[in-house]
Amino acid sequence: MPRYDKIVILTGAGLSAESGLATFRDEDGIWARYDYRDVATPEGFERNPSLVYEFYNMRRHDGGTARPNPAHYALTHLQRKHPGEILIVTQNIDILHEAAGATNLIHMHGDMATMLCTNCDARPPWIGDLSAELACPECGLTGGLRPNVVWFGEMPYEMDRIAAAIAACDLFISIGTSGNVYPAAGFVAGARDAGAHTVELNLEPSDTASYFAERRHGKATEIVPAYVDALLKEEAR
Ligand code: BV8
Repeated sequence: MPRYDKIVILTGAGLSAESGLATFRDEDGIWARYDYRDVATPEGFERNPSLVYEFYNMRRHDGGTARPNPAHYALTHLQRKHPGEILIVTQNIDILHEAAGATNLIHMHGDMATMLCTNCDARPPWIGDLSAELACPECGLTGGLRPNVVWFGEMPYEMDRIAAAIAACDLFISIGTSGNVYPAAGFVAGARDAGAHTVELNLEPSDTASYFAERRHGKATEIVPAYVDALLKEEAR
């Protein structure tokens, strides 16, 4: 019988840092260069759509050249080898989890490989640049396309499915996130209420570190593979 039966793993920008993608709140992070109100809110998009198109075109270019790192592959290995049910909930819009072969994955803040048409609500795959002139492949209208990304003040995706998974989990692991942004930062409290063991794997203590029963700090490419190996050894005993 596996020691843990239902595992939820929350990931953030720190997981992709060693793949060369900038985090948000480190001193050289994205929010040191852009004001989130200009590029990650519906109001910002309304005010200056071309700045937002440019911001996400840049993020998509960077994401397109990045490769998964050993931490992404360790999580895929865990999903394949562990007997329990393992859901990965990522705040990241890069698609490095998919590139590493992850399954059972939710992009709660959207992703950079699709776009959203505000005219017909379609979310077609799209890895090129976005612009106001682009016509939606579904409805053919122009002027309605935006990044399929959850901005501040917008409801994250699949919250019901995430809430149910957290209420049922017996292990909650948070990797590479500063615990600043809700509702994701509140998941650990829900997991604790569900009686789950809670683990933080992060470069340094996050803003919600005190909520975690276990904390391991270091680079994701080192501490995540080590933690996955220990978990699989535990299950094999
Ligand atoms: C919602 C877009 C409700 C995608 C992002 C007060 C006023 C207004 C709003 C609020 C408020 N209080 C709470 C809110 C809600 C708000 C919020 O939380 N604000 C915060 C800032 C206070 N949240 C929202 O608005 C959310 N929506 O609440 O909707 C609602 C209800 C009903 C109906 C409608 C709506 C939406 C939140 C999503 C916002 N979108 N970005 C994109 O462009 O990518 S936020 C942005 O932050 C990203 O999504 C990112 O994923 C997320 C979290 O950041 P992290 O991933 O944690 O990254 P960060 O840089 O912060 O940390 C990196 C960590 O990694 C660090 O700890 C670092 O030490 C570590 N690290 C670095 N290197 C490594 C490493 N670890 C290991 N190894 C390494 N090598």
